[in-house]
Amino acid sequence: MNKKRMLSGITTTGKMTLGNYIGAMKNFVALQDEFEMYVFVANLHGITTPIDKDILRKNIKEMVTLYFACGMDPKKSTIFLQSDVLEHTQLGWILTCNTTIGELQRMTQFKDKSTKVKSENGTEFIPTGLLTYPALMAADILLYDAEFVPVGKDQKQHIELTRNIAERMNNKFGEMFTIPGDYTPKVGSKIMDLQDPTKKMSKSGANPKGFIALLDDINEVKKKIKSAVTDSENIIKYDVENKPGVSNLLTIYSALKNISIEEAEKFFKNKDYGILKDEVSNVVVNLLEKIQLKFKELFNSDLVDSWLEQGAEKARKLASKKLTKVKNLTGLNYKRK
Ligand code: AQP
Repeated sequence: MNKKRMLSGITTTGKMTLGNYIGAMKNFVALQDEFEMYVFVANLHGITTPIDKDILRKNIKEMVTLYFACGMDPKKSTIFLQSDVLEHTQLGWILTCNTTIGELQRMTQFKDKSTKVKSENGTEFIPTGLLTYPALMAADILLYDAEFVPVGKDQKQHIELTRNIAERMNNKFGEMFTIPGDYTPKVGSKIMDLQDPTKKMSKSGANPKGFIALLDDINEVKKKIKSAVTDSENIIKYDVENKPGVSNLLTIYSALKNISIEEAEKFFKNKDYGILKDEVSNVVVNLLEKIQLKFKELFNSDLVDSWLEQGAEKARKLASKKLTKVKNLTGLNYKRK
């Protein structure tokens, strides 16, 4: 039986967080048997906000190693570096030309991140890529005829835009793209900042106490969870509006324990916030210790580079076929109709 194809990536704007793990990586790993997975390290998306080149290099190396340390299997899945497959930027350009400025300006991530760049650097220097990257993201997905894209809630708007662009291109030039569906995990599609639980946990978050990076020092992780913002009620209940901090801890716990929020609530019934934080700390530390051990093993080996080369080669085969089809249908390839 043919497996359905799924595609996703994580951006190299910082260190992979527990949010990225629960919302994305954990699902990639779990879905490897069921789907034909194409997963890439999104280094081209990693330059949409200003970043120092040495930090970028470090982020990429850590990120690719983490993919494998978290359980991605090069025998089951195609794992590659985005910039190694040149077709992404070529199709990205073609799609940019078929996307309107209005559509891109409506993206919440653009609004949030451009405000952030302005306030952090005190300048009006907003890189154009911050506006246009959803078209590149559409290319990432459409190149591979991905039927599903596993994303956290924050990325849903971009998938919606991808579908609109794909439909527009199919109608205008002839059938060329598969329309992708999104795949949102039942629990943990949005992990919040530990210090400000009304905001998403982000790898580029300004306050390091607010996010847990998978490579954080274990004692630091314990401290971060201990100091996570809750409320003064001391009642453990899932109520995002009135108890965002406690709800976030419950979400992390249930996602990592693979249980429902209701089961987690039941487990914590009549217990206090101290116990909630201890239990969350235990599951997180347990996970991070395993990942960090594997990470150390892989970091200085040549295995990761060779797995990436193998992944890029496989990805290129599909991507180049699709790009040729698009060039033929859009008139870019003058020799073919
Ligand atoms: N807090 C989160 N909870 C659940 N899922 C999350 N994802 C990101 N943050 C959370 C999911 O991780 C995948 C990769 O995301 P990305 O790195 O490509 O972009 P992002 O959503 O912009 O992630 P960050 O960490 O917030 O990065 P920065 O700080 O650069 O903006 C996606 O599937 C995303 O939904």
